[in-house]
Amino acid sequence: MPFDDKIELIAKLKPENPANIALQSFDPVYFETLDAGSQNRLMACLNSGIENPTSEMGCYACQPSDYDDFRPFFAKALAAYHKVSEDAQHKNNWSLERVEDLPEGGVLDLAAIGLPALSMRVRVGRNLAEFPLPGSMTRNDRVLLETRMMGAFGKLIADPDYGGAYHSLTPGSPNEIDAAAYQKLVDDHIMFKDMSNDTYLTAAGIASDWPYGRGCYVSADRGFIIWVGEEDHLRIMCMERGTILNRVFDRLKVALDVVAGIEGLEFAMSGDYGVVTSCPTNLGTGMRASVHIQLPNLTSDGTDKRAKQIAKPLGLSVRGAGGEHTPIGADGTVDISPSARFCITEAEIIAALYKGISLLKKEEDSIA
Ligand code: ADP
Ligand code: DAR
Repeated sequence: MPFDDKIELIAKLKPENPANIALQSFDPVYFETLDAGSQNRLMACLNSGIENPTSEMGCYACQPSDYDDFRPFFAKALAAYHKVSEDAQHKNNWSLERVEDLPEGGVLDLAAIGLPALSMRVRVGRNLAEFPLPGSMTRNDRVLLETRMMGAFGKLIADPDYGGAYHSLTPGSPNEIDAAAYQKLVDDHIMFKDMSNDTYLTAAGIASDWPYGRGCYVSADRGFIIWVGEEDHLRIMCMERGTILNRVFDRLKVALDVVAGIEGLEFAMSGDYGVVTSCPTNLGTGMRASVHIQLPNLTSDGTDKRAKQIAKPLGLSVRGAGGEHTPIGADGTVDISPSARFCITEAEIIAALYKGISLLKKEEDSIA
C-alpha cells in the first residue's frame, strides 16, 4: 500500500483507537519531512499497530538505531506509554545500594511478607548491534545469529555455573529438537510459544521465517535460560522456586556479564534510551521480573479482571500462567511483574516487585 493510503488509514484508525499509542504518536507532517528510505523504515515500525488497531503500544523498532533516528516519533510514544517526559534519559543500575525503603540488608525475602516459596524469574532482552532487529531480519540473518550464539554457548557449556545445552527449532540444525521435546519445554515455562500464532509479532515481521533461527539454551539445573530469536535476539533469564528474589536477580547479573564478555558479542545500546529492544515497552532495561503466585480470592470469578484492577494502581502487570496473552492457572495462579521497564533501574524493578507483591498480598488477604 503506497504511503498516502497508509497515512489515510492511520488518520481513520486514530480516532477509533485512542489507546493505540503508535497511532496517536504518528505525525504526518513529520513523516513528510523524511526521505523515501526513512519513510519505509518508520512505516515498518508501525505496521503491527496498523494491522492490530487494538494494540496498546502499536509499534516495534526494526533497526537498532530506530529510536534515535526517529526520535520525534518514538519520544512521543515512549512518553505516552512510560509516563515520562519526551526528553527522558534512561540510566541502568543493578545495585540495590541506593534503593530506598528496602528490608534489612536489602534481602528481598518473600517469606518475610508471609509468602511461601514461589516461582521467581527475571529476564532481560538484548539485541546484537551488528544485526537488524527481529522485525527486519531475513531468514539468513536469523540462522546466522543462531549460529553465532551456538558458538558463544561453548563458553557457557564449559562454565560449571551455567553448563547446559542448546535446543534448536531450525530444521536441519545439529541441535534440532522434535515437536514433542519443544512442547515439553514450553509446558515447563522454559521455551517460548510458537510465535507464528502471535498476531502482533507476525504483523511486525518479528515472527517471520518461523521456526528458523529459534531455540533456547538451558543450563543443567534449568535455572539459567537464553532464548534465541524471539521478540529480541536474546532473552537472558534466571528462574527458580524460592523466597529470596535476590537469588535470581544476582545470578542473572553475573550470567549477563559472562554473556556480554563473550568475544565478538556487542549489545545494541542507545546513549539516551539504554538497552535497545524490539518493543518500546521493554526499552531501557529490557527487564521483566515476575513471580507466579496463587490469588484464589482475586481470581474467584475464573478471570484476571479483578486482579488487574487491583494490581494496576500498584504498578503491577498481571499475565496468565503461560505468560503474555494466556489465561490464569486453574488454581488461580497468575504471573505478577512490575509494569515499568524504562527510566527505572534494574535494582528499582526487583525492589518494586517485592513491594508490589507485599501490597497485592494484603489486598488478596483482605478479601478472604
Ligand atoms: P516474557 O516474560 O519473556 O515477556 P512471557 O510473559 O510470555 O514472556 O513468559 C514466557 C514464559 O515464561 C511463559 O511460559 C511464562 O509462563 C514463563 N514465566 C514467566 N514468569 C515466570 C515465573 N515467575 N515462573 C515460572 N515461569 C514464568
Ligand atoms: N500487543 C502489543 C504488545 C506490547 C507489549 N508486549 C510485548 N512487547 N511482548 C501491543 O502493542 O499492545
